[in-house]
Amino acid sequence: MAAFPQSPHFMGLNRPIGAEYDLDNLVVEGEIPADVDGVFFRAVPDPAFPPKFDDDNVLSGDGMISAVRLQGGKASTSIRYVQTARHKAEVEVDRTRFGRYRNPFTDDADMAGVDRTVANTTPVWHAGRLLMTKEDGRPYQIDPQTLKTIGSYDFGGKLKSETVTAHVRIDPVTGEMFFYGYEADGPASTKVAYMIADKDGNLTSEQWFDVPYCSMMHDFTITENYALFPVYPTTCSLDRLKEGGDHWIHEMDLDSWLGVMPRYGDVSEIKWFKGGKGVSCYHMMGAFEDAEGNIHFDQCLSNVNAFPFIREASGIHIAPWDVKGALTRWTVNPKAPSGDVVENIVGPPGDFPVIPAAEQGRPYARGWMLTMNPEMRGPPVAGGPVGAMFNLLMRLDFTGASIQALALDPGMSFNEPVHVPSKTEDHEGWLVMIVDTQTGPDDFTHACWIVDAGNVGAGPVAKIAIPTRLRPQVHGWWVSSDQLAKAVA
Ligand code: V55
Ligand code: FE
Repeated sequence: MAAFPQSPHFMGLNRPIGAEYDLDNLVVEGEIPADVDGVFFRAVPDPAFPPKFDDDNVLSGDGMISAVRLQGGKASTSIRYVQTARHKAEVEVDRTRFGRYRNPFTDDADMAGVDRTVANTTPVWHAGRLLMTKEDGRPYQIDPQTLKTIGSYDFGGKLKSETVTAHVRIDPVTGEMFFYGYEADGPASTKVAYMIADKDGNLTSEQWFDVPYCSMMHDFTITENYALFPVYPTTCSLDRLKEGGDHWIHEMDLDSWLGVMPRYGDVSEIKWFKGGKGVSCYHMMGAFEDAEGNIHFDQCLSNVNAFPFIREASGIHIAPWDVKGALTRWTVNPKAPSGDVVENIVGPPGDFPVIPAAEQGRPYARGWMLTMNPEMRGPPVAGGPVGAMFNLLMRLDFTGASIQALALDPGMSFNEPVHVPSKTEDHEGWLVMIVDTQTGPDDFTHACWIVDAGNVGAGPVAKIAIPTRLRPQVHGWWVSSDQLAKAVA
């Protein structure tokens, strides 16, 4: 019987758990605010079987969909594997049949043509549907009540792209979902598909274009009038894949780019603005247009790819503590033919930026993100794909008011928060997130915290104990009880 490798991707907080369960009547400490009535869906990669190759990483883990239900003052939780074609094929023979991260040439020969996505990155809610996404494939539709997998989702047969991003953007006014898929016709391709689904979920537009080079396009943004496609120099090569190599290499001497097009326009209208060389980013806080028509694009930028396994594959010897970053604003004039982005630092290093859904694509006065506490004594909790978990939650204020922060004690870590809006005017809403606490060399406890988004420094107003081990979450999504009820109706 194969064992999980003794690597950081499979040890400690990253130890595979692989248990499906339903737990009711969770113990609540404090009070769940009336605004917080709904379900916190979470995407958790968790490999069901030891990998074929020992250098596998956490991003390959089978997608699990978790729900933390906070409804009617009560709390319950469930988690299930997404029944992907890959997971089903592996359960059938009780071992792994797929090879290295995003390299189909390393799979068992009899798995050729089987959908190899693990649907492990973001639970997306749009038009009453819950989709588990990963950028290397099409999403899987999930029943939001039972968490059972309905199947691979192709927008009623309309979708042509073979891939869909885990980072969609939903316009708060029109209800449309703007999204894309890179490597749209296969690994290492420069083809990107740009899609729009209307408020009822109908795919109304799919256009393909070429990017300057095949890049790991993890996230993108919209404004009221534009779609913005960032390209950072983490690249793929088909030859390397065929040799059984790594999907991604980071190239320090390649330019980054921001593709800008009218969001209802033709892809032939894309203009490419040049950013710095060798930079990398996973997530954008948002983007918006100002009164002069300039576009501001806010991203958690770093001077190299933040994932150690990608730096290692690239022969880049930069230690985790030497990776430099900041919330960085690129400003461009979309009327200009091309040119360089204008770069300004607007926030701290870190990741997992959040703004209210109602401010998507619009100017925002505040935003929240996770970072490392510079005053922390002792190392951060080891875990996740980067190898270190965040321990400081920040509320950034772009009106000039002072920053607020919530620091965890040593041995504790934050997973990405979701924002829950408030029904009270002028209340900034709530942040809901999982917090991990290390209790021994290989032991952890977990709780769901609810924090006042306008007063994060005050700490949690409620803590819901989750009485099982949890593997690090990637992204989450808040769906209110009202939205769920409408979807069922
Ligand atoms: C990310 C996560 C992924 C992935 C690529 O967080 C990038 C970034 C969980 O899977 O495949
Ligand atoms: Fe992401």
